[in-house]
Amino acid sequence: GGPARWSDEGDDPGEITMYYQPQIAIATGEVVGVEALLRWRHPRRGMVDPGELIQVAEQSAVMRLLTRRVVDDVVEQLAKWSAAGINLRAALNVSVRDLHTGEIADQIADRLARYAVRPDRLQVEITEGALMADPRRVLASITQLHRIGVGIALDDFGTGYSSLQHLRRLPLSEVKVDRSFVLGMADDPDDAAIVRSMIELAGALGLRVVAEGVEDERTWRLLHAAGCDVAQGWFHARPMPAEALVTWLARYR
Ligand code: G
Ligand code: G
Ligand code: NA
Ligand code: MN
Repeated sequence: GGPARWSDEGDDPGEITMYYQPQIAIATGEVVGVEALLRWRHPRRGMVDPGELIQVAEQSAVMRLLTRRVVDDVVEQLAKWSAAGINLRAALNVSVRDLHTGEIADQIADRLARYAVRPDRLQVEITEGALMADPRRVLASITQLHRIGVGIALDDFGTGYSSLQHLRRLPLSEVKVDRSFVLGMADDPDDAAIVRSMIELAGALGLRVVAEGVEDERTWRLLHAAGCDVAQGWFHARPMPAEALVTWLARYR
């Protein structure tokens, strides 16, 4: 418990690893993609969620290194899955400052070419917060990614500001309805109404809609009825290591 004190941790920093959470097309039940989520395998604390780690990393140049590592791992993983006949799309998360230079787009283009992975297999998730910080530079990065052919998802949709402007002006392929709305929708008619409106709005703009935080069958049914495209959440699977995903997929089929 409590934040790590570096002096307490001894010499072993543990390791950073990626977990993957399946995304399921609601109309067909097919697994269409995964979201890559950073995990820190700590020598004593076990698997640490990235929240705290990323908050700290974002204060420094460490975030840039973490993101480079995430891009390397995810693109290499896509190539490995592809060689094993598993053709999925993978989404990765980037931080605000990752989008302030063209470095991320250049790195992604380089890795995709190096591993011969199709650009449309990869998607970058951005939050509305990223857009607030420095809209001009962030838009330049996003446009660069879009030109390469990488998909762009607007994450945590509904929690930021001027969402509608973003939907109109950015080269998005997908919006992810924030899990705070999805978690409540089975019990709270207001949440359900908000989610339905978001699905309708995004659909009308030609964007794929992903609901995150789908934890039970009732929510899944409501999303199905509302015409949501994709579901992601514990109802289907928790984030898991790449090897576990292969086993999970074999059982799911
Ligand atoms: O997986 P989990 O719920 O613990 O993730 C917590 C937060 O950390 C989420 O907001 C998620 O978007 C973020 N996150 C997870 N992996 C990454 C990553 O690789 N890079 C960045 N920038 N954020 C991540
Ligand atoms: O901020 P972002 O949307 O990237 O956060 C994704 C986070 O949501 C991950 O940390 C993941 O562990 C978490 N998550 C994934 N599925 C569920 C779910 O069904 N319920 C809850 N409460 N969290 C989930
Ligand atoms: Na995300
Ligand atoms: Mn999200």
